[in-house]
Amino acid sequence: MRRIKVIDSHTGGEPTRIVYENGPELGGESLAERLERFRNDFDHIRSAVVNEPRGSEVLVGGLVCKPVDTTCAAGIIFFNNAGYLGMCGHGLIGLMVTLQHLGRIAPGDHRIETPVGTVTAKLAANGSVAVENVSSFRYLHEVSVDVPDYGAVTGDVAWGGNWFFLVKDSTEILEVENATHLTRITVAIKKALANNNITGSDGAMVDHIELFSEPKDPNNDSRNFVLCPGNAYDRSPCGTGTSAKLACLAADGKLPVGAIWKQESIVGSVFECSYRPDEGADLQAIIPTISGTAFVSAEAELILNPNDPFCMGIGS
Ligand code: PYC
Repeated sequence: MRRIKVIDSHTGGEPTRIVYENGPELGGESLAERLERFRNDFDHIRSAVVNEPRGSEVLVGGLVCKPVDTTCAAGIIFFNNAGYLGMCGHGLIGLMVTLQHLGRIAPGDHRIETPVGTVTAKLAANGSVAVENVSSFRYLHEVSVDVPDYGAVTGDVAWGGNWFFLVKDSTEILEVENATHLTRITVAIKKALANNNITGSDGAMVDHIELFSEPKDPNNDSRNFVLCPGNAYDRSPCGTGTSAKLACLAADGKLPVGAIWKQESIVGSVFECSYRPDEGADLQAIIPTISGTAFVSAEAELILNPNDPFCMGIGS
């Protein structure tokens, strides 16, 4: 019988389950190498933690690791029902609130290692968190793809810690009541991109799709619907997706350095964001800052009973 200790939180409605004790032992290599070890040798643990019956397709898991760089407070590997994430903005905000709940960090600035780079998170005394994300950039501008039973769709491919396709000029109604339809069309867009070899750099799959509309709350700048790799939609405005959005706005000259962008999610939660230029990058890249709030919602011990036929999760 294995027992894995977790803390659940949600960031703007999007859940995160942080594994902080008795997770898989991945060694002391870089976080990118440890992610590969997780994938190759311990993928059943990923499935056990996030898949049904303990989890759901909406849940993002995070394994807290010892950082290589001792100036970092922690390392983190994020995962979901479909596999592993490079970075996760809502998850990083959840991680900070979770580490504070565990008494491991206090308000202040903390560096966190991820498989795609080190990020900095400022935990405020009121519990809000500002994440300075990895370098983000637009990779492809206005590519068009024919989506079967839907029509031609044009958008940008951008990196914000994961790969995104940001649909241009969508007329879809971004309401939770419309989520089944929005999921169906964004899954179709994702498949059409793959079938037409429209990828991120190095042939990476574009596995997150974003639609935008006018915000419901006029205090915000935009509303989004974000399809995640396992075909669940993000309840939060998506930290890495909003980083990709800022990179496109910056490339189009539509958002000046330091200006505030308020991104509203499909459930109405908001991330307040801005960017600075990434001076060291070859491409026109930015360093986005994504601010939001998370709440701890559960402390639990997952029980992995070998006699349980669904011990390692349904669909593993
Ligand atoms: O907030 O970056 C994010 C994220 C990625 C997938 C789900 N949330």
